[in-house]
Amino acid sequence: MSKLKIQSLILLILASIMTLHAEDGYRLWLRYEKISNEALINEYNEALEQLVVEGSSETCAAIKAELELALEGMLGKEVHFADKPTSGNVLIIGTPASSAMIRSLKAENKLQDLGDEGYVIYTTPYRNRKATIITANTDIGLLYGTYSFLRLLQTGQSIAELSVRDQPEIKLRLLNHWDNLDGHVERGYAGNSLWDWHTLPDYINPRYVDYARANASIGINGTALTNVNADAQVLTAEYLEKVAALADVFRPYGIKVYLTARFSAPVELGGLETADPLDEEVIRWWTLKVDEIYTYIPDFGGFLVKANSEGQPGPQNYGRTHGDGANLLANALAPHGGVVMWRAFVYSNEEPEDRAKQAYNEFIPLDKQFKANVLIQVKNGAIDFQPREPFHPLFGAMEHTSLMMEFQITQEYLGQGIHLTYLAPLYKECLDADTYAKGEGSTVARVIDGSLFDHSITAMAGVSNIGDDRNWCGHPIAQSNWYAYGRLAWNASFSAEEIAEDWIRMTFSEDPEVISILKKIMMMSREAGVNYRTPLGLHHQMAWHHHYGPGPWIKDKPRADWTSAYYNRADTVGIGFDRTKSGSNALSQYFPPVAEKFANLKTCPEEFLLWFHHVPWDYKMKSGRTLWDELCYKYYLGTDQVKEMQADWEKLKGRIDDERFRHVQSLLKMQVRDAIEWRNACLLYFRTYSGMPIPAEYEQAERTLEEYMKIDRKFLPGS
Ligand code: BDP
Repeated sequence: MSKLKIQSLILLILASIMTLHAEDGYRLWLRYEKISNEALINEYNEALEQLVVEGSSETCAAIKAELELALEGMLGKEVHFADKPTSGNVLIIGTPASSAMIRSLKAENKLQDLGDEGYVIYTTPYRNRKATIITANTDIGLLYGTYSFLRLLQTGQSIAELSVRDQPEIKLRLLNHWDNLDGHVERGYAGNSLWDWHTLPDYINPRYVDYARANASIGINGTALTNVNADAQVLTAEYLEKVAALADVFRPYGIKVYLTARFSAPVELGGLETADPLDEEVIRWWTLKVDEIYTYIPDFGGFLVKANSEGQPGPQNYGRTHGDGANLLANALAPHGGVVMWRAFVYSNEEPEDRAKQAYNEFIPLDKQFKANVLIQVKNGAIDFQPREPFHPLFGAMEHTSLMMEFQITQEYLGQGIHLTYLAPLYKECLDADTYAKGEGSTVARVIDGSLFDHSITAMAGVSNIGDDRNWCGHPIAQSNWYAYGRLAWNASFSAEEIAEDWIRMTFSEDPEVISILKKIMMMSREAGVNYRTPLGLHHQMAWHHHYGPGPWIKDKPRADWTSAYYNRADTVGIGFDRTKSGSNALSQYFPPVAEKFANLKTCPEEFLLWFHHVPWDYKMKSGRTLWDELCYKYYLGTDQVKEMQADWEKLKGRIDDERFRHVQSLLKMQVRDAIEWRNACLLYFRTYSGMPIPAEYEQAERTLEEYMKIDRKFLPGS
């Protein structure tokens, strides 16, 4: 698409957004509402008497358009750009290359070591007046600086004396869309796919630009468009043309496109007899295919691959290793600067081994085999995006390989589109966990930002929760998880709380009451979700297939490792998965200080107790209660917490817009109902083993276990 076309598209979209009034969540955290604090408006107006954006790139056009939208919205006045400052205080945005003013200020001295994406914002005297400078080594750095500057205004901070220097800690910050070519989103709870493959490349839905804006505003710089359970079709010329059209829209916003590569594509598309990664014809096919992709998308990011996992084809079908498979694609991509993100989410039903151990067992022997442009994409925990998992033992264990993080933003196991769950505390728990790989302080965050083992290609991926619902993410609060993911991928040291506060200010209100109430709700939501689903280290207790409601009784299915009984191991003695030496010994995969702590019943954090131990029902917990009573306590605590969230939400009535108020109000009602179902179903089922009563002080279940077991939800989204 031509530069002019993209620029006019951006302007058209921004103009149409401005005319939207209903608070339907479409504008995400880029609402740019009129600021009500007069003193702040005066301060901002004074500093921004003139605006100069230097540079003629599409990115600079996007910067101008965003500033116009934002400042007109927040300050309530028309915005004009000047070529040069004439009188008054000025905001100058430019790189040393594009701006003589920036050069005259010697701003480049501030830009050393800031790379391609870092930026500086500072206030300086300028010809008898004051200038606010946003500068960077590249236009993309300017874009990030602009969004960061706007965030100051959106969150009501002073801009009088600025001195900000910032750059991302992780290089590749991606969303992974599990979107199928037919528009269905696997584990998607916000409608269909955003990508309208049918009308691409001819029709460019304005939402593509808004998607790019939202991502750029939080520093996301890559998007894998298609499901990891991949369809080779996306690699055909017909689809590459469509992908290229999306890449054109995203490019000004610093976002690269990635695709999922189906390992058997040489057979399915190329008509070859094999997809053996060591076969000459196969190597040739991928080399040509990758060359072809780059003719469509010159800055194509690379491939994301799920291989030999849950039925997907892979190198092991030909007796080869994950190393052979990843390197095949890496070799084809290397001349173009592309990377392979090869997933470590592998486990086999045929393997008698504890599922939690399999990825480690398969990948550790390959540590020295991967090419430099291969990243191994590891889920935060060793099972599968559960409400709480200990960190994956691969983190810290592969010194010679670039390991990247895969978080799930879509709430597959956390209430999907219905339950309010703020995920930043989950992300933080994993990032802050200490692997002890090189002694104390070897956190997961330091493994993936490359600092622990000195890796230069670093990455994080978040499985997207975005669909074509008007509000993007289904649940109005679910947008906060997209937001928090982006902020943490940029810098893992932000706290969950500060990210929540920024998000609330930008998305809902500057009213201190709203901030404090909503922040409290968000901050307690994940723990509540753990408590009413799988407290004390229980995991994978959800219903078959859709993963929404409870199903601790699921057993005797074709795959044992997809059943709940495999994980809870409830019997008349106790409950929990023994992963100590007397059991699967998954603990041996952790470094000794971690393994020892988890192995000892006394030092194992109770939140992971049943993850690592099979514990007798009458075991005395730290609270003095028996394990059974503690389990009951936690389940009831979880439902009480959701009721508390619900009561707190009521306090927001009249303080936020009615539309979102009522939407979340209805969803919380469903959440309370579901939480009670989770609690009752699980406790009634586990009671059949513990033989102990649910303490009489608690409200008793209205339905019988049999009734809960009969609940059979059909046609749930995403499954
Ligand atoms: C599981 C999902 C499944 C995904 C798989 C994966 O249920 O839909 O395909 O993860 O990550 O959690 O590959």
